[in-house]
Amino acid sequence: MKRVHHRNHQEQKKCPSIIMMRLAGLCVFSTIILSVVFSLSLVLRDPPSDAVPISVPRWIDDKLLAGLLPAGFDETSCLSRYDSLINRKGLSAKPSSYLISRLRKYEALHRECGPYTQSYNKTVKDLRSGVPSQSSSAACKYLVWISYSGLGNRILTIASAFLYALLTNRVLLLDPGLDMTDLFCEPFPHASWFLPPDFPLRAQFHHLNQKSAHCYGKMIKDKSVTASFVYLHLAHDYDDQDKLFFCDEDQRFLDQVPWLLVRTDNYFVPSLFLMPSFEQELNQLFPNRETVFHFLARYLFHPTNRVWGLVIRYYEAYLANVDERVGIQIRVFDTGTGPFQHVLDQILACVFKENLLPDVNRKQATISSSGKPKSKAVLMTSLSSGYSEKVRDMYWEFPTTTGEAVGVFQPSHEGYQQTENQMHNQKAWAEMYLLSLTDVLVTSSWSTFGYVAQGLGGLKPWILYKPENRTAPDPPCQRAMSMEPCFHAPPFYDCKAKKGIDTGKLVPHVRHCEDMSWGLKLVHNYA
Ligand SMILES: Nc1nc2c(ncn2[C@@H]2O[C@H](COP(=O)(O)OP(=O)(O)OP(=O)(O)O)[C@@H](O)[C@H]2O)c(=O)[nH]1
Ligand SMILES: [Mg+2]
Repeated sequence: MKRVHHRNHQEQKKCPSIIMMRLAGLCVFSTIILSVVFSLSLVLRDPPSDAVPISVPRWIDDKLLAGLLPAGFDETSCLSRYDSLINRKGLSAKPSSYLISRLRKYEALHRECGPYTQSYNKTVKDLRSGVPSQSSSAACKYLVWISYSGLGNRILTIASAFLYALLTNRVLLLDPGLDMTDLFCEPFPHASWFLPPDFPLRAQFHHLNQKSAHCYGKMIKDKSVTASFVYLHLAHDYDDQDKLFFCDEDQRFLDQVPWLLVRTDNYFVPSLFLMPSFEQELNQLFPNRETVFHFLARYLFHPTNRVWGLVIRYYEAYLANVDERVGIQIRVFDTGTGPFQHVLDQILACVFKENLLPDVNRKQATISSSGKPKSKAVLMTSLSSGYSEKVRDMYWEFPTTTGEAVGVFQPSHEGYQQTENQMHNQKAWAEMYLLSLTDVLVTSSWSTFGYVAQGLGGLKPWILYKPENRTAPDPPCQRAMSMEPCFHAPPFYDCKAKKGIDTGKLVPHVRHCEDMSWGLKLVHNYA
């Protein structure tokens, strides 16, 4: 109804005031007719229920998410971008006006320097002729993201790379790999974020590693720091020299290089917050430090129409019409095929202990309750179907102690990870998105799949501890300190003192993660 009111207001504003009385009358009349038709269409599509909505829109109810999203895209080519399903959920906080202005500035830069622009062609020409970086007169600088690792990791690394590009005035271009297209809509207006197919170094991407002459760590070891481009190896197995990327002094050198290529499987944002050269800018961009991935993800990642179809059909069929949605993301890193009893025990122990789902009464056949029972939908995602089948059977075979009605749904059970299989990735992306639309979320330790869901949804999940020796841990889970993902392989180095240091103890907003004791994550005012 709020939206109807908003529309009326807009349309009334368009009406001329006193002079054109007749026209105004006509305008008001058509507004009334329009609003009636609009309300009717809403009512018919979404019949009113007496259910109390659990998730109140949190910040924004407008199409552009308080200016986070740019206007002017063709809506039909990417239905998810401005869709009310996700906008209804709002943002978990308000983006700073500085972030919004920097995003608009970035979009202008991307347009100016994007694929096949004059500046791009000139910089590529220099690269082709092997002009060393220091002598290049390039007008634009680039960061090329090389496609690598599982889809959850890729989403986290694109967000990290984008933030680094924003901080260093670079243009981010993505290697589409074999399966990056038809997952995400283009996020920047008027210019693609994909690297053109004829980019000269493309054939080399596969071969770039820590031993390559252009690898930054190797260049430091060899004490030869001139090149036409630099490869940054920021994957989990990077060494001490590669990690110098996180030192200001090294950034001063890298700043001169027009082409940086990066391969990473990590959300490296927390360590950017420990670099004095970026500190002020980051504070202005993100006064609330735990919203970094939330805002970046909502800005960058919009499912393509094909993936959006998977999301909305599922949401509308199984999740839309309940009082509360609970997401449970199960990622089991044990070897062997599940389902495992200890994992099931742990899930149930967590949801009962934290009152996320009602327990069942195994002794009574039915429990009478007056009135319509409260309904909950549980969205379970896992490579195996076993866990959700067991939970679903439990809620069918026994009554809940509270009288609530609980439905359990799992979109897919793909069996094993199939990186580079397009439909598999589309389903994985749709499931991360669906999890983000829940009201309460339970995730698995160490899983980047879960981090994406929590960050997109602006949710602080309950994290299931990693089981050891095939036993359910006690306590089974803990509430996350923040909605930020965990950086799994951070450097522990003090660039100034040139010695090791615990980087999780330097500032209050960069802490060790709940699910990985050596990882780092951003938190906001967490005591
Ligand atoms: N559809 C679907 N696919 C999943 C699920 N869990 C894992 N996968 C697949 O396995 C991949 C796992 O890689 P990530 O997305 O990085 O997730 P992760 O939990 O960090 O797992 P690892 O990277 O293997 O450590 C996903 O991209 C999917 O392809 C799930 O619940 N549903
Ligand atoms: Mg992963």
